[in-house]
Amino acid sequence: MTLTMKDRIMKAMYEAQGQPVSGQQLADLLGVSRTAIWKHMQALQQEGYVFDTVKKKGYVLKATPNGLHANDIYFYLATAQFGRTLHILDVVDSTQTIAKELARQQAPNGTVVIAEHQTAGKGRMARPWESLKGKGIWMTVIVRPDIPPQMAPQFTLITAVAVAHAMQATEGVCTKCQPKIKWPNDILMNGKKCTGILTEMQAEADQVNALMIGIGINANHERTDFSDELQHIATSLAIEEGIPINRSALIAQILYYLERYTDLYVKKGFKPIRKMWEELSCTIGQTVEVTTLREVFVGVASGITDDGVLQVTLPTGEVRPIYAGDVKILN
Ligand code: BT5
Repeated sequence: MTLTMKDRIMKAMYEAQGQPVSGQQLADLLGVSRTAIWKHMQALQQEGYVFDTVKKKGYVLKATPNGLHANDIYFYLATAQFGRTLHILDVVDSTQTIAKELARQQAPNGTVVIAEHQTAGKGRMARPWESLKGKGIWMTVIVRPDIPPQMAPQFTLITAVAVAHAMQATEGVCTKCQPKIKWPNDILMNGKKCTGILTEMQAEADQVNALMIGIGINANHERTDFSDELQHIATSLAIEEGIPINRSALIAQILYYLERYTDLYVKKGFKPIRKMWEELSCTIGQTVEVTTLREVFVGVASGITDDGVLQVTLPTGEVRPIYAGDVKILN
């Protein structure tokens, strides 16, 4: 990614970690005049960045605007590859569509597409995903693991664990409520959906070329931001916390855990992920109504296998493996 002059100034400001940076230091670093720096600082302030000016010492970064900026994410990012190629866009139909095109053009492992607004955000089976402007994290990560296509669905479960752990690790996100995973792709807070995951793939017969892992998180929505249809089933992290959350910090944490658990999975298989998934699950042990493409039935969700397949025990004692479908918790 090519950094603009403003990006380079902000990088220096972040790296200073609260210490003043003088106009002269910035001018020397960027090879421009102090007047040019001053003009860029004015422009940054108009965009919503807030600086304190410490006499004879320079500028100190105090606040950043609400919109997502690559540098804000880089500031928190502790990954080797994930998020190192980052596309932050304003309006898209769906980040999945953009990511698919980038994957076809050989985008590297860990490339991320983030949008402030999706006009046609999608869930599984072409269901719509409400993606309000500026309020959520609407992103797709391109992952290129060395696995056969039949292992791809497990990435939905891996991602759910990564997102839940990222929420717990981000300051100011899980102080009042803990994330719970509902099989296969929902993260709930207080029983309501705050996150959905959609895994799509490009593959040969025996090898995955790219996974497009779509993650939709309701971050800073207020209750009235949701449509009537979602009012009673959806929530946001800000609603649960009572204050807005730092989307950049959470994105960086998600990328960190997703990279880590992808490596773990490729090296050790699903078993260690399964254990973490079960600890976060609100599905296991519950009576559930299962809807698959072929049928609807009720049973007890008794566990997931070492391959991530949900097992549902019917009243007859028969155990049904569920590879794909929807689950409604009944009790
Ligand atoms: C999902 O599908 O939950 C996967 C959602 C993935 C969204 C991300 S955003 C970034 C990337 N780009 C995309 O275009 N998509 C991915 P599913 O399990 O099928 O759930 C869809 C259902 O969730 C809908 O039918 C609604 O009932 C509900 N829903 C829609 N928008 C929601 C929202 N913002 N919050 C909570 N629930 C929602």
